[in-house]
Amino acid sequence: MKKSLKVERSDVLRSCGFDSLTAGPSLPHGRDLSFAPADRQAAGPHDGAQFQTFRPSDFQTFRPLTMDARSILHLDLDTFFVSVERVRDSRLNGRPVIIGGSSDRGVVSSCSYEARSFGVSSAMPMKMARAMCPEAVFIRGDMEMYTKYSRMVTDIIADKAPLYEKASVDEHYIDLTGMERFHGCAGWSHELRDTIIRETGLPISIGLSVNKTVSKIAAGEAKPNGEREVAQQQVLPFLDPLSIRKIPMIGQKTYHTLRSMGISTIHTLRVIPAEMLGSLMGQNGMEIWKKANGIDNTPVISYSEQKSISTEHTFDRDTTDTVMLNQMIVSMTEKLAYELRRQEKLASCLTVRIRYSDFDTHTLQQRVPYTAFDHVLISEAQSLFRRLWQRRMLIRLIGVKVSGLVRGVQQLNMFEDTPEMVSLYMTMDRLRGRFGRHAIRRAAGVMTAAERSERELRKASELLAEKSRMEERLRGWRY
Ligand code: TTP
Ligand code: MG
Ligand code: MG
Repeated sequence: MKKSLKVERSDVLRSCGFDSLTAGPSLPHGRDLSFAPADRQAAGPHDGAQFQTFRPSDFQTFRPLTMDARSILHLDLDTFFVSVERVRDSRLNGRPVIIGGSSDRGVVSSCSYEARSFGVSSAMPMKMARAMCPEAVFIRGDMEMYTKYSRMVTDIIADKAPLYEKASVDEHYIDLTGMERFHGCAGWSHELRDTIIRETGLPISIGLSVNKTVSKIAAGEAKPNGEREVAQQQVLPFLDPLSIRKIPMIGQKTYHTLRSMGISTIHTLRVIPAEMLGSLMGQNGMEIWKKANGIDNTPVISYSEQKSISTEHTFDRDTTDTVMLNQMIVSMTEKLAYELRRQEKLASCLTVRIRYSDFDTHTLQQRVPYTAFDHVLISEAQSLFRRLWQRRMLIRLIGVKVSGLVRGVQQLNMFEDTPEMVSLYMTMDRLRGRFGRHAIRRAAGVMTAAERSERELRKASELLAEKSRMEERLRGWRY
């Protein structure tokens, strides 16, 4: 069962060994905790609070940074979609640019730093962005083009890096561990960044540190168009003064929970005992605590090993029933698209497989713009199936697979002209989340009773026609 998050701040502090607060119990939102100097010591130069003191016993809750000396590079393109638009039209340089759905009900997908200075941010309703920055250039996105540039960057990295992971459309991690002995990691990273900028024209920022979390935060701090290296001994001083919002796994909800407890800097978060955060927020709390302490042992997962999601179906009886096969493709692809959205992933490759009754198996695959939308994937799957099923022979099995997965959510629906479609998807997913995956399906993915009996009738009349043709032939043979 989920633990309740309702915990008094005083409980947290008591468990940390702090016995008095300079701020009263009604600490306003937006302020960090500050502790009375029981024994004024240990207030580091990076503390967000005025008197950040703690007792020696509190150090028992500290864990050292992991001693594995890894070198992890994080690369994140700056204002990615906007930058692609700028490469294609230099008149956009220096101007506020906002990318997103063209209807008012759409949301901002990417915005330039010039637009950000007006308060515009990602995921903000377009209507609000228009009101805040009416002079901005508004552009409806082109996912196909962004996918092309995203692949261009990946190809450059793949060509040069020993081990890399593609984490999102505009983010990569590279494990450079061991390279230091031969070349400087920082020098190599700088050259790679230079190459990407030169060959694609896109600005990109990089962070180099001991693990994925710290290097990602470092890349964020290096923006725009910068580089930041954080050596092992610099990790805590680097993290301490930053807002807890900078920790990648802290979303809106967790941020507000922690803020309501008076925690705003990473330092304050990390001095809370791990067990305390664990009991407050479960496994998530432990993970957050580790990240606040600069601990992250997750490996860089080679892009080729990044998982795919697939499904297949073996028919009870081998079939050539086009309608049924098509319906099966639709419902299988729909299932995968739902799974992608559920896991907050986007796919960039689709594969269809068929096995004939003689076990001869054929596959065909197609790159697609990053997507998790049924309608995009279904039409690709149907077209792959049509190209694949040339022999019109009895089929024993069909399968569909999505691969080339990256983390990502939402950006797709920002380009839809029809917000109705977006809300349809959301409603369908909500229903499935509540009542199970089969709660709702598109009409093409299932057969109605009428369609089923119509199909049976058609089959029966085909059989009858075949029977009378046979009789005709037999009659001819007799005479
Ligand atoms: P980000 O790297 O989060 O943002 P960004 O590249 O626009 O800006 P920054 O300089 O801060 O890195 O996301 C990469 C792209 O993914 C972004 O250009 C647009 C898309 N995206 C969405 O479509 N929706 C979203 O909510 C977010 C956060 C990003
Ligand atoms: Mg980016
Ligand atoms: Mg990014």
